[in-house]
Amino acid sequence: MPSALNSGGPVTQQAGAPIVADDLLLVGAGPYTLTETTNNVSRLAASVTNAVSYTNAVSLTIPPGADLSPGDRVDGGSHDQQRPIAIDTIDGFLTVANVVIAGSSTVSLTAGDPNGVDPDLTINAPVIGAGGVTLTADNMVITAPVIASIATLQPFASGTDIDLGGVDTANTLGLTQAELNNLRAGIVRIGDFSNTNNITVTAEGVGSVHATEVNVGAGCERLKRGDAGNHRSGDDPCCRRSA
Ligand SMILES: [Ca+2]
Ligand SMILES: [Ca+2]
Repeated sequence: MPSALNSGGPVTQQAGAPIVADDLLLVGAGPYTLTETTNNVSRLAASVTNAVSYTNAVSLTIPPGADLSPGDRVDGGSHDQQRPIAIDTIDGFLTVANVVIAGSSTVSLTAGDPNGVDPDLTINAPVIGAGGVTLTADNMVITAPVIASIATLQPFASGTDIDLGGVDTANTLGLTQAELNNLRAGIVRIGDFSNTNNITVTAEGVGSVHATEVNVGAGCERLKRGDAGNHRSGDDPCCRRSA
């Protein structure tokens, strides 16, 4: 049995009082604001009416269906509610193996990397936030749809490079064509506009992003879908930000 919290109202967490458990299940109304940086669980599920904000010290998985019951995904209520969902790790991978739905609101998922090992943010189930989805990690594996008005994909650590069309490597967020194909957003933003990410294009990957607009990094010109296919490997000043 997972550790379960069921609340008809807001739940917050006292500083210095972490949740430590194998599995954590959140149900009821909430909202839940469980953002102690020393929380330590292996698996999280939530089926609540209101917002969920959860921080974990180490690696975390949102497990596939039926592993945690009844809230075997991060969801709740009807899908037209404003219900932001924010889940992050301080230091470790974040694996989404079941759907994360925020209805008309926002989803933010972060795999933190204070020690330079580039843990994966893995999206193996749909992530849906009509208000916007922000994925933050130095390496990402995206095998399922990310559905949003604006999809933002950015490195965790300042100075992490971005390779559009390439694979993840050390200190490089690689977004392959297959991963880009999973982005279903009106606007796709790649790169943290406040950080110094070097962005290169090793394949003509941005040519088939499912978006009407693609914005790439700070200082880069806006790439429109119609001309994105002209951008080539590493030689485009629009995609390589000067230091
Ligand atoms: Ca890193
Ligand atoms: Ca990748």
